[in-house]
Amino acid sequence: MESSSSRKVVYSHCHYCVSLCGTKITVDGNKIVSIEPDRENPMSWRDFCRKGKSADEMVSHPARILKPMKRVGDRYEESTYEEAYLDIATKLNKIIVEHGVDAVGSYSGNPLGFDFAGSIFFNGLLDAIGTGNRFWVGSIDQNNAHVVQDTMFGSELLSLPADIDECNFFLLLGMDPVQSKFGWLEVIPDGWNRVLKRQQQGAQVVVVDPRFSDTAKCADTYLSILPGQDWAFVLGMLHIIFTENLDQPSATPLSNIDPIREIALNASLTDLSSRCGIAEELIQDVARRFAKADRAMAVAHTGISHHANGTIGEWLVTVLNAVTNRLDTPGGRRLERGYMDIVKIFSSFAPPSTHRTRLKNLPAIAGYHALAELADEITTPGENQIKAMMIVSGNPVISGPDGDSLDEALKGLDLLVAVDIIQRDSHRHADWLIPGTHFLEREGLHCLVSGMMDKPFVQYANKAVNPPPGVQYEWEFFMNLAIAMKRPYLGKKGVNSFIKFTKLLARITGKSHLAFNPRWIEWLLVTTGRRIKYKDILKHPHGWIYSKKRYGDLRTTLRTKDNAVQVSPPEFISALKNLLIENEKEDTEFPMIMVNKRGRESMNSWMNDLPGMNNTERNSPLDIHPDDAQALNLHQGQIVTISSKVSSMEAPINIVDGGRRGVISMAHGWGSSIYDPVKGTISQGYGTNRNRLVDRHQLDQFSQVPSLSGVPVKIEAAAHSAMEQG
Ligand SMILES: Nc1nc2c(c(=O)[nH]1)N[C@H]1C(S)=C(S)[C@@H](COP(=O)(O)OP(=O)(O)OC[C@H]3O[C@@H](n4cnc5c(=O)[nH]c(N)nc54)[C@H](O)[C@@H]3O)O[C@H]1N2
Ligand SMILES: Nc1nc2c(c(=O)[nH]1)N[C@H]1C(S)=C(S)[C@@H](COP(=O)(O)OP(=O)(O)OC[C@H]3O[C@@H](n4cnc5c(=O)[nH]c(N)nc54)[C@H](O)[C@@H]3O)O[C@H]1N2
Ligand code: SF4
Ligand SMILES: [Mo]
Repeated sequence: MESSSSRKVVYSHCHYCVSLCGTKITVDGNKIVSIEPDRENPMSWRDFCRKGKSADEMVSHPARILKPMKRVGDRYEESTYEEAYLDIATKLNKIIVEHGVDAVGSYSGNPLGFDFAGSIFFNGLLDAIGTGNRFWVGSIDQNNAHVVQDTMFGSELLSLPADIDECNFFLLLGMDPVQSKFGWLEVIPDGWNRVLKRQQQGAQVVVVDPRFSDTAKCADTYLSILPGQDWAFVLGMLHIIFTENLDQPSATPLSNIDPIREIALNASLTDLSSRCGIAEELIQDVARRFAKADRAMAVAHTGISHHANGTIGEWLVTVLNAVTNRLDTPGGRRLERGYMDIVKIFSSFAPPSTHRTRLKNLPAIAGYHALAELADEITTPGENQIKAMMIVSGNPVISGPDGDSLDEALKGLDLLVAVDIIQRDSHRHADWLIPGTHFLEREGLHCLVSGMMDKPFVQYANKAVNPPPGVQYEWEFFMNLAIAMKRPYLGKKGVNSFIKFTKLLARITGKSHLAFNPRWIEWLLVTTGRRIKYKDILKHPHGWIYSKKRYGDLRTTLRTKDNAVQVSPPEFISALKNLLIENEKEDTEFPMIMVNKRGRESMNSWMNDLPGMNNTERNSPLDIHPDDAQALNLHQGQIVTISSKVSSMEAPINIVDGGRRGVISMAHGWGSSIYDPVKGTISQGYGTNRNRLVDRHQLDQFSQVPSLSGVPVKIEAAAHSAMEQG
């Protein structure tokens, strides 16, 4: 930290997406003057974007929740934390006594994943309550990857970052890094530019996407696939690879290759080609180029996960990497051990949840249930019905499927507590609004991402400004609430007394760090990892690449019984066999498919409204192929009605070349309102929420993720429209 007069410079990183860009923040008093990329950050400043640059607009957002707000009738009144703890604890305890611990449910959204302290302490509260009804954003995001990692590698947390800088052949499926950056369950700052750099040096880039995305436009080969059919394309590649003996011995032990080899060999390339809509010659060509490349990787992101066969797709992509020796080899998908053994630590401290949902009897994935089930778990009467909810940094009514049903369900709860910076649609029925903090107001070390880095990199995030006066950190709120409920924090007896003792000690000595806080956990995790020292991390304000990349650690990190990658898990094999005998019926009522799309200037359901973003159109149009527009007699900008089995809505069309006929796309996250709890006003969100059209009952059977990117719809010119006049 440098300082001159009341100005100071703080080095940290942006927490909006997993690029975690290094930032140089100039602060005057408690005001942010500027946020710039930190050019001294050895890893991550180059991805820096307008979202990170405008982050202070969220800090000073005019509708920000600055105090605990208590609902009184249909308005909110400012309250105190004391009253909030007392009231929420009393109500939750009463619900638990009357209906049991599972009557208290929770949903945690994407930004909580970027707040290590918040997420660890929130789980501590849920463990104190003892509820199994925990829902989270993974079930509308990356659950398929967790399922595949668990089944093939023996741990839900064993992700393999893309080793971009060594790669000569990129097969990228269902991702648009030009808009969204490269990361997912991997932290690869500036990943896309690094792919382009490799391309300039001769690497091949193959992009598979039903949309002619901005990423697809840069590809050496672009394959316009039918939505949801990547499994058939990859199986086609495996067919060629096994038929032509292009598979290679693997550096990481593989077990049970034969079942998938047999299926791939016996599959008909003609059949697979018609299923995925990619010509046989193209499948053949890409399979040969991929297998023969000295260094290659296949990577699949949300365009694969947001489909009914997303887990089978992710599994086959991993099989493709496995049988061509791309697991933990240079230029493939590398295991980064990080500075702590996250798999070991979390398998001993947080054993997998055995809880199942009441109505569908479904298991938890990575400890959490699927958002798609939440509305019914709240509204269906019976024992263990959810009566109270805590929604933490999430907006599932907009970002999840069929938000209208969830909104209706949330309305009927006995208690809804929302912890957020802004009151949005998912919080409009909240009884309590608890202020969230912004990442610029927090500090800490995000230990959970240590094994997701594409290099052995670590950076302690420094705090730029203080939270608004009196606002407590999320972690403090969760811990204090458990204590107010008189339930054992972390689910362990004696912890509450210990916490109280440390708080007393801090008060008596005047040394605040003596009160139990997240730094203790970070220190413990780093120290027991025995690879680097916590104090050395603090010595590197710009971040620290603490060692060289290694290959070959996956072998010893696998948690499977035979210490080998399970190539043909029986449940996946049998699902694949079923897929191969199923024939897609043409949907005559809803003949088009709506797929995903993201814009650079927004973040899921938030930031669309910020002045620092470039969303001048204040809407997300519906992209449509010129031939489809012509067949439907639609002109550019015309307002159409889009209908699915679940709902319908209006949007203007945008005619775009490339991609597939019959595939339309629209960005999610629009149509999200901002509520001002103090004034009691709503500023209407921009655009329309396309996720209202998503059927919450159609899920990937393994990951429980809904088909956010595969919505059957029909389109017609809107009879009349208020939008068109505006
Ligand atoms: N159709 C379609 N739907 C999608 C997707 C898609 O590709 N297509 N993508 C899905 C994906 S990948 C994701 S991750 C989900 C996101 O789903 P969610 O995480 O449920 O929703 P977000 O829209 O990200 O809302 C995040 C909320 O967190 C609040 N917030 C931000 N920072 C903080 C903070 O530091 N503290 C607190 N307390 N609150 C904070 C914001 O104000 C906002 O209300 O959406 C999914 N939905
Ligand atoms: N600006 C911005 N950046 C973000 C976010 C944001 O909201 N805004 N969100 C962040 C989050 S939470 C996440 S998880 C990541 C997600 O990052 P990505 O996974 O890269 O997400 P998208 O940019 O939506 O790209 C998904 C692509 O999949 C394609 N697709 C759809 N269906 C199919 C299919 O069946 N097969 C194939 N092969 N492709 C398909 C879509 O056309 C789209 O181009 O982005 C992160 N970065
Ligand atoms: S939002 Fe932008 S600045 Fe922030 S981490 Fe992501 S890419 Fe970097
Ligand atoms: Mo996400």
